[in-house]
Amino acid sequence: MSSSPPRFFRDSSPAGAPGLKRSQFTYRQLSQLASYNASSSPLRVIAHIDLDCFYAQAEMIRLGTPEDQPLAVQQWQGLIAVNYPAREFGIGRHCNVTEAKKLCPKLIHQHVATWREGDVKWAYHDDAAANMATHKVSLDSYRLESRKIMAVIKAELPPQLQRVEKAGIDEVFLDLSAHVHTILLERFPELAKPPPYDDPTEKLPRPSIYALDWQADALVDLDDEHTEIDDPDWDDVAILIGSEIVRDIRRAIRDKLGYTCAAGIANNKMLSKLGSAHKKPNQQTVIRPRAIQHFLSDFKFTKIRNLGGKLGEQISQTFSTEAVKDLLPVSVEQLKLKLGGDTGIWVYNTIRGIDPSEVNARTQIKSMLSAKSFRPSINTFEQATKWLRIFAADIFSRLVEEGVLENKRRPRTINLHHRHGAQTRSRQGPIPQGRQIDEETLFDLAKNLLGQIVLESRVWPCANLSLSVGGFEEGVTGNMGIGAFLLKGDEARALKAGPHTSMADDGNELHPVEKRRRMDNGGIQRFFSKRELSQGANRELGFNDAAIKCNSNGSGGTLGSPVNEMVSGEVEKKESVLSVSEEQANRHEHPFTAFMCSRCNAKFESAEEHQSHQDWHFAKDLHDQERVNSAFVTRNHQANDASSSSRPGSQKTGAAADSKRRGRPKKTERGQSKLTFG
Ligand code: DCP
Ligand code: MG
Repeated sequence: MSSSPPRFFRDSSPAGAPGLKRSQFTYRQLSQLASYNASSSPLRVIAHIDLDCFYAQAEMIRLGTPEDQPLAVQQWQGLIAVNYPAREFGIGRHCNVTEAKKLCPKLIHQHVATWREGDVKWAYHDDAAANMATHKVSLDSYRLESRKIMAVIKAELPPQLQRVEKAGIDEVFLDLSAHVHTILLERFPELAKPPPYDDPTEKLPRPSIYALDWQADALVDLDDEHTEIDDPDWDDVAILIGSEIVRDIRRAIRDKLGYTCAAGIANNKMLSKLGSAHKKPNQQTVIRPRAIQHFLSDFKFTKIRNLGGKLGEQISQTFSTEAVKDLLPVSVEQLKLKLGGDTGIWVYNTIRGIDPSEVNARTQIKSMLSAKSFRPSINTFEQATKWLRIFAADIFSRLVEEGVLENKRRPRTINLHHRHGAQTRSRQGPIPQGRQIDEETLFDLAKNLLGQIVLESRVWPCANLSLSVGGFEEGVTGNMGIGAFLLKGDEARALKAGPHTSMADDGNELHPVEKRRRMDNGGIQRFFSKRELSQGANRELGFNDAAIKCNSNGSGGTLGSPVNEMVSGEVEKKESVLSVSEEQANRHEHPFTAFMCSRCNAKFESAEEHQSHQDWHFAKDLHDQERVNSAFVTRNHQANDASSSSRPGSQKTGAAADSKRRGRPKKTERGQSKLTFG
């Protein structure tokens, strides 16, 4: 851990001397800093760090590329990361390789590593782009780099005072409050004294300083109501200390690993994230509380986390504006009226920079998916098995990252989806507890599930296979009976709907994205709400004595053809969707990155939201398909050859759930070092 020298310019008057102005903050608010009391500590300090052009930097470091060499990371014919020298040529993620080479002939375009069909290890293959059919993207090298960066960040922070949330493969939130509190008391001993009259609601003395040295931080301008001649208060001092800590972390990452990154420092997550994206690359932006309103009022609210999608669209249509400043005069009552109570209040607070959400050190991964769409389709069990081996290895390496070897968290269920023409079948089963999960176990389970699907009916050619694990729980303690592994109806349905949709089966909160989705559209579980699985029927489909849920969706000629054609038509896109989501399985958001659903044109701020949305489509397809099946069977009293309704233990379908998705004068403050206040 590094210790930076104090960068304050001290007042000659003793702090807290009688007659001096008091701080606007109380002793209680100061002490709350130490306890990460998020919602009630106006002094808290949150940072967001985001690596610059992460995959591109990873490749530059691996290849020893000079820093000014334009480089992009290629996935098939597209680009998924572009370094800053290449961006100067107008190259972005929107370009394909051919377009990018036209813009910059000397561009290095390095293809991501891939698993080749049948290989047991991923590698960098020169011919990967031309062999999409037999290769699958591996992001292991970036995950490894991400872990090293996390380790450096954690090593820079005192172990007892750190709270680090990995928010994606190249981004973290840090709650620096407790660390800042400790440093505040060290540097300003007057703060360690008990409050007058032992009353914690007493105001603190004013800081014994008259100027703060912000070094090279990008400081967000102030508005008309706040000026630099307002004396600094403890929130300014706290955020400055946070900024020093972040600068040290960024320097350590650069020195030890070679990476540059950008950071935002503010008093909440939303603002810190907007801050890190404010000035890139290799800079840090400080949004002091007194600058929040000015900072936000220049934004389009659609750039704010969670306002990039349908909600943002709804607001801009309702109020005929996309600008935060136009929305500020709207009363909370009006917002509630137009957007609904909770949403109205949330929007009212958000555009004012209020975000009480906590930095959550716990990882929130709910499930992991490894998938491949086949063009051309595959035709044999052996071929499929080769891919299952790759999926098992891919998922296992991510489980290791989740701490499965240390028995920190482990999944309880494994799920295999198989697509043959318009039919989608899936099987799921428990992952045996009581012993270490390894690659081989996952592979065997996957093979077993495939075996069951194959036995059922015609399955070749296969256009898509996907393996996922879910139902994560904390390290298992004690012996659990087999009954504990029987899936309950909701869990099964949520799992069936794919990644990021599993229920809070271990009492954990749902992922925020998932919550939102549930709020917006009732979510997957409402979607399936009328389809109850019969436990008895489930047990009929025994798999190693534990329950297996059967989800066979047969299709006849008319059966949901439009839906299924859409799904088929999606194959290529979907694979790219999966590729994006694979590396970003736990990514929270990309405020400035638009993800669009190719099926309904809905826009999302993050790969994860996008993936959740795809999951929703997938679940809806299944549902629609089964609904049609059900109607067909009911009317004709005739079992379709692949109809789930016709087999024992298959799901009973119910009525369709509502499926609407809505899915001043300017001051330059950088480098400001001496402000002559007072
Ligand atoms: N990524 C991806 N597809 C996307 C967005 C991102 O594969 N649509 C991957 C590649 C990126 C990494 O995730 O390198 C991190 O995403 P960021 O949005 O942070 O983008 P970069 O780090 O590349 O650039 P920036 O400097 O803007 O953060
Ligand atoms: Mg980045």
